[in-house]
Amino acid sequence: MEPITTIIKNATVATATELLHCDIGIRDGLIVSLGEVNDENAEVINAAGRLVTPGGVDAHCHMDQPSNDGSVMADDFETATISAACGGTTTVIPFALQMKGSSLDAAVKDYHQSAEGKAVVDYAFHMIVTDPSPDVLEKELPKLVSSGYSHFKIYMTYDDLKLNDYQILEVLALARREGALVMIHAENSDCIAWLTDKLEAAGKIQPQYHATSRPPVVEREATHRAISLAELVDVPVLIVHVSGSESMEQIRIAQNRGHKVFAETCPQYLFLTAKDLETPDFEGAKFVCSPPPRTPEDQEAVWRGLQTGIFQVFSSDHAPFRYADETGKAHAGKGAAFKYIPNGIPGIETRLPLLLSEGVLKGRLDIHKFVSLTSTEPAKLYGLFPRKGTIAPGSDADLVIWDTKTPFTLTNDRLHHNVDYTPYEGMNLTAWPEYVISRGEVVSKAGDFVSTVGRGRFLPSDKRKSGPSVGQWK
Ligand code: DUC
Ligand code: ZN
Ligand code: ZN
Repeated sequence: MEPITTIIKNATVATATELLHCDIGIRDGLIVSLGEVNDENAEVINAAGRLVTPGGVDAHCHMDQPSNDGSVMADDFETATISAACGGTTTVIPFALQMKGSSLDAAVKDYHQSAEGKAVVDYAFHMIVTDPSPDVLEKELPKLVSSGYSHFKIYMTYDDLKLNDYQILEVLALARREGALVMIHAENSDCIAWLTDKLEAAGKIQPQYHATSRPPVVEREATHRAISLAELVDVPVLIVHVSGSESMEQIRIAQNRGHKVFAETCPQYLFLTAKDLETPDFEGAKFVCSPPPRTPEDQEAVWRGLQTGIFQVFSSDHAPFRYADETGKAHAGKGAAFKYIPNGIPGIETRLPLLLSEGVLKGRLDIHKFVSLTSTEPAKLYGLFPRKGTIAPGSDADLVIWDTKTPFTLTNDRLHHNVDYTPYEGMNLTAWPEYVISRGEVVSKAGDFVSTVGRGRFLPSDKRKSGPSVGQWK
């Protein structure tokens, strides 16, 4: 038998269900033993007194994704995944966007090209389906779902992305037949357009009115509709980036009725509010994302939903636009109306430290929920478990050894993304990865990237169990 190459000694290992005090033996990039492990030739990393969790799975992040409005994402697969690695994330699932009128195959090929030779951690892809033509529904999607792309996102808003209800039903029926999971961006497009027109006519164009143009009812109505459409087809769905109590209520009602409705939330809904968009001199643009951050009461509701199980997934929704740059937040000029500000904020590196520090270390979230939300459940839902998402013999040796004892103030200059700000500047935290290990290799040490660009590998995703084509719509 091959010798053990690396031993993590005296770790306090947390999984989604257990807390163990043990050594971790690693061979060929895989975990091979948990217990007392000794091998005099192995490299030893001393983890005494350290919490060790599975590497994070960031199941919602954007990198190198084109837009139609002249803005450009600041991170490609190299900078985004280096940033991910330094923050403890060893698997990313970014999006391959289908442009309307183009094929999905073309989109997937393009994104592979963007990732290969650049990604430093492992990656799968969600597709974004914007044009469910008969060809896409009958040929491309079934093939793609069977060859490792078993999950995709659809939008209920944005003119260049959105599907109507009929198209959503077609896509949901396809997902049921083929064993795919559909993620839904739930906001009512016409309500946003109408409110935006009224706000503009009243001269209310500053960044803060982005939040006014997308109030909770807009998200709540679309969430209710998305769930109803999924109920009609009888297929699981996942509602992404849920911002607060009103849409959470819709999700909870459906879950209590026994429907398979999964939900994701993100750091911006725990740590930001709509007030941040009021920051003067166009700086509110730094916090423009959709759905927008809500109120302190919504933040509390989201914390409760994480602990009580309404949410299964905690993702970054990293959408990297620079602030002081003509391709970023101000691409249409500082002072441009809010509707021209690109949507999204950075956070791929801060996702895990924020939740561990402010959630687990402050007693709001137990450590097993932390692991489940940030690693195990996303790996399961997107067909990557048990290769990813846990610490167990046979799983990839993707591990984070945490420093949870050194307080620090978060500033953008410690981050590795290519964005010139963090929305969380100045927060006082107490958790940062000391070592991040991907397939047995240390990729980040004491906050620095210490590995090789391009080492990341594509992860084909397993399908879900598909449902029989039954019922009146078969
Ligand atoms: N939806 C996302 O998922 N990310 C950024 C902006 C948006 O609307
Ligand atoms: Zn979205
Ligand atoms: Zn997103």
